[in-house]
Amino acid sequence: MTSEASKAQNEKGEMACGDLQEGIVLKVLSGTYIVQAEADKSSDPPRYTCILRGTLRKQLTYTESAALPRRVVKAKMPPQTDVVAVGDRVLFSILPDHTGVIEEVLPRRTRFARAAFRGKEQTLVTNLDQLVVVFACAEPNPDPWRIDRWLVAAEAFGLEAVLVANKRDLVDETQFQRSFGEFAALGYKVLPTSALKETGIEPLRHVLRGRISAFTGPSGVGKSSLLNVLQPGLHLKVGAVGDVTHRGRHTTTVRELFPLEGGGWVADTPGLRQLELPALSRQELAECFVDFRPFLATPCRFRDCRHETEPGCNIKMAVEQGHLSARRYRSFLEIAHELEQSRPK
Ligand SMILES: Nc1nc2c(ncn2[C@@H]2O[C@H](COP(=O)(O)OP(=O)(O)OP(=O)(O)O)[C@@H](O)[C@H]2O)c(=O)[nH]1
Ligand SMILES: [Mg+2]
Ligand SMILES: [Zn+2]
Repeated sequence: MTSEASKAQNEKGEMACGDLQEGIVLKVLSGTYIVQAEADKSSDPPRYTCILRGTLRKQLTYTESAALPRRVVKAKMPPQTDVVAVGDRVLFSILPDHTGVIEEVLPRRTRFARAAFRGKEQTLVTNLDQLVVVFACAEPNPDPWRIDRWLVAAEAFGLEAVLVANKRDLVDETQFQRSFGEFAALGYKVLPTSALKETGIEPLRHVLRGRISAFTGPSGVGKSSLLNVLQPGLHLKVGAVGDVTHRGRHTTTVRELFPLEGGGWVADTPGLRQLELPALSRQELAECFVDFRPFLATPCRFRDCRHETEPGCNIKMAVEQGHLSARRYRSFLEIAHELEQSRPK
């Protein structure tokens, strides 16, 4: 920022008058933020284009809320690129010209991030209640190993996960069950939908009501298409499957939180080729496999069991006895090895 601009901003800040309002950040543009006032309970609360108080701009770390799961706090947080992210609750003042100044960012209850370029993590959305993990029944075909990763990431970030099986119109019941039955058996809520035929939309609307959710999943599975059906008038850009994979670009670029008519908010995030997991230890990773949890309740023979070659391992025993899926166990080992390799020595 030029010194002129900074001076102008300070003057603007000093002009701020009246009480601070609490709001939620719906959209982040370059240097400005769209904030919806939350004190106003009307059906269409006012939105303000806000700038950031100069001093906040320098502040790159936040007090994390005590409600944040231990593994999230423990996970090493690389420098954050986003001072204010979509979903942040903020205190802001309103200026006479009806623009605003963000004075304070309230502690983040949850945070969903991905590793971005040059080692800087990119916060996608904060304060989420749940992750809506969207995969397609076909085009692109669902890959159970990738689904595992997304579900594990949700657990690692302390978020509840709902699995949406979109493009249900492209497969029959047998095929649908073959791809998604195992996840329903794990206890996940699996919602078959078709954005094209507009089926399965009501149950999806139901799980979104009154909560803050983000749609995530690979590119081309129909996240934006589903949101367009859920909330007519959004007009999100939808891409052809081929386009996305061939050019390696995502149709969705802007992160934005949309208020839903029935209450609640939902964010669209672009399809991520590879989801980054926070730096979890083996023991923490095992806990992110929801089906492993009952077998972790009693400790393995060795306190620091890696659940791989150790004798007296409860997880291995459960797999051998057919109580745990061998595929899920392999998935666990694969992710564990990958995390260990990427960890700085
Ligand atoms: N047959 C069928 N096609 C669908 C359905 N939903 C979406 N599509 C198509 O799938 C393609 C990708 O849809 P998008 O909504 O752009 O996918 P996205 O998940 O938002 O993709 P990114 O923004 O790149 O992450 C488009 O050609 C849609 O028309 C569906 O339920 N059935
Ligand atoms: Mg999209
Ligand atoms: Zn073990």
